[in-house]
Amino acid sequence: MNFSQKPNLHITRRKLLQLSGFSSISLLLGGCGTPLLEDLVGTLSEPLNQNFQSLILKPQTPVPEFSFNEIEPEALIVNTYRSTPVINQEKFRLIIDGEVENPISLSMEDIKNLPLTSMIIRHVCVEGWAAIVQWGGIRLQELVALAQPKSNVKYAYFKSADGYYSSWDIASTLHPQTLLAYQKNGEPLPIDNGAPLRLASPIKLGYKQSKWVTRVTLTSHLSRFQGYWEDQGYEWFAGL
Ligand SMILES: Nc1nc2c(c(=O)[nH]1)N[C@H]1C(S)=C(S)[C@@H](COP(=O)(O)O)O[C@H]1N2
Ligand SMILES: [Mo]
Repeated sequence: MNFSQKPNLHITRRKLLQLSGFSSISLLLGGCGTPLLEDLVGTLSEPLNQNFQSLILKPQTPVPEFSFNEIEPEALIVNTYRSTPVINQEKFRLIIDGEVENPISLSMEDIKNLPLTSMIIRHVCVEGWAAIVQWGGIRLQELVALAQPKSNVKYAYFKSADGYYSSWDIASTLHPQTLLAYQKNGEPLPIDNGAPLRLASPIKLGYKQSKWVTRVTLTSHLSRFQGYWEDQGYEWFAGL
């Protein structure tokens, strides 16, 4: 497939959101993975199906960020569906696997030796609150690059230590402001906010921002399990 002929991702995603009404699609999706529905979703998400190289070579438009004095340190409400898991940060390993040439397992030391990216963005929870937060961490695209995904990869699955899980489209996964964060508001990430590593990105709703991420699995297929909230009818794409 010639990816260079694909239309501009940014425009296409907007158009898609306008034209197709993702919420009704996710309703259709709710818990049922019949081939027919998978085909439908496959067709509709096709313009998002850009491969790793095309996304890296043609960086996506960054979302404007906030300034330091706009940070709202009290506004981020801890929102955990079960309870905070116990993680031994010394023994902790982040695994990146799936349809990749080079599956990897990294310690927090390995990750902190990679370039740090900082951003000040708004976190938006569907429960009706939002908070401007500074996050520091590693760009997910850097970690995915180390694992060398195969060209047919379209999704990333995120598994968390508390049993939470979610899945993202590959374009959002590789967005330059999608981080695995280990700092919050200039300090080490608190355990309740997802330490040692949590997703942080200005392009998706709060329930897509998995805390305590232990495994990122790159794949060409979405399974019946798309996310803890997603499988209960919440929108899968959940873009901001
Ligand atoms: N592992 C895990 N990640 C999670 C959740 C969770 O319960 N478990 N809750 C999600 C929801 S709904 C929101 S709004 C944010 C809240 O992040 P915070 O607790 O750091 O404010 O985490 C998201 N990530
Ligand atoms: Mo949320």
